[in-house]
Amino acid sequence: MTTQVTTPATRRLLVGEELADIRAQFPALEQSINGQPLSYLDSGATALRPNRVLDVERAFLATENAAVHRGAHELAARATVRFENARQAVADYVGAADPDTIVWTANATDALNLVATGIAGASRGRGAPASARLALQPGDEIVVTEAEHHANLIPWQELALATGAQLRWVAVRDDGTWGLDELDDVLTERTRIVAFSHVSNVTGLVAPVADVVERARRLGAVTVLDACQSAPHGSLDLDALGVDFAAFSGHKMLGPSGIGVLYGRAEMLAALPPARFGGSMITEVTMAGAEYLPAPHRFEAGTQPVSQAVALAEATRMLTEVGPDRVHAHEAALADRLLAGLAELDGIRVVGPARGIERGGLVSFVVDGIHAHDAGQFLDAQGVAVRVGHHCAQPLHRRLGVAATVRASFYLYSTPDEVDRLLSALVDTRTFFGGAA
Ligand code: ALA
Repeated sequence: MTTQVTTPATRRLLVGEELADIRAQFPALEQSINGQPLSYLDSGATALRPNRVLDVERAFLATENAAVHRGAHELAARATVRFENARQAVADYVGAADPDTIVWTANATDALNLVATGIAGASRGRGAPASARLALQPGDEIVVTEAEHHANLIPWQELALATGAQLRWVAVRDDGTWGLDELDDVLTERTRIVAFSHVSNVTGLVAPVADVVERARRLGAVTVLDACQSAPHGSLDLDALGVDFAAFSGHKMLGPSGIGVLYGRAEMLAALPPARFGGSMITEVTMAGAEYLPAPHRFEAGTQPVSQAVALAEATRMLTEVGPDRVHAHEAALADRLLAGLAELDGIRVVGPARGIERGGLVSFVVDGIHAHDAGQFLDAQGVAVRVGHHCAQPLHRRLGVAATVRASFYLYSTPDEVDRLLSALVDTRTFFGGAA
């Protein structure tokens, strides 16, 4: 397996005035929860929103809001420029040289559904001959991993049902990780799609993307990257990674909900039949049928999420100003601090890569003898917000032999003090529920 040891240099915290300035941008952090200052350790589920993103969206809505790509009036023209500039900003942020490879969707789940539904259409002959390269035949194979969250699993299950393809999965090890050996066990000459998370939302495992892409390419398979937990938390160069498609959500990266992104290499978007139909995506409509615009607009039927796009662009500007590598390093340092602290406590089982191995900025664990939901409630009473449950990854939890885990996930505004508060609250949890501290 390809792993990367995280050296101390790549685990540098944001500190002092810089961290204070960042935190001052987030009004949610000023409040107390249950009488305690909020320690928000659930950014993997959704990120807090900074004032500058809220302000940009409000200002746009207040004076510039208009329907894009249709009106003949000045406001519509301005809104269209803001909307397309936002596409450019997000493209720049994720290393996409061509902004037309960025498709606005409702969220990452929607983006993944768009690909799977489009491929189902291609398999029925829609969009042929361009779409023929994406069409599946009965017996073809779609490969995912056992660690996927449901958004990157169920659309592929449905695609398999619709086409007669077979869903296969990369088995995870006892700690929830997987590597190239496990991948090689399931790749065959019939593999047509390989869909996998860049960073697992449960284990924090960082997938060896370049190696997966290289193997998939050799087989002529399409790669789909779920970048939900990577796009917000570090440098991403999608063009360089060479994936065919990628998906991520705005709300996990300081932006609004209701907007996500489907990235597709130009030839892939040209081959993918659209899966939503209506206004904004056509060139010519008769009572007999319709001709569609090229990508990205052919995938954006209906009234677009304009203010959300404008706000998401502002979010990427903030992340760029701080520096995606520094955000990643900060989160890595916090994850390492938590892993070190958890190792000192009895009866804690951490899932995912061992300490010292590269991981995303999140840590999931089981507390022996205490249900994750009880732990979550107790932590909440101390102002510590974590996510508990299966994190939309039931098959992975089943494989790990647990119904639920506790997950702490970090972002650029998280602090070492919040990690320490979590650790100390965990000790209290053990005492409260009668376990060893
Ligand atoms: N991706 C969502 C989370 O991990 C489900 O919280």
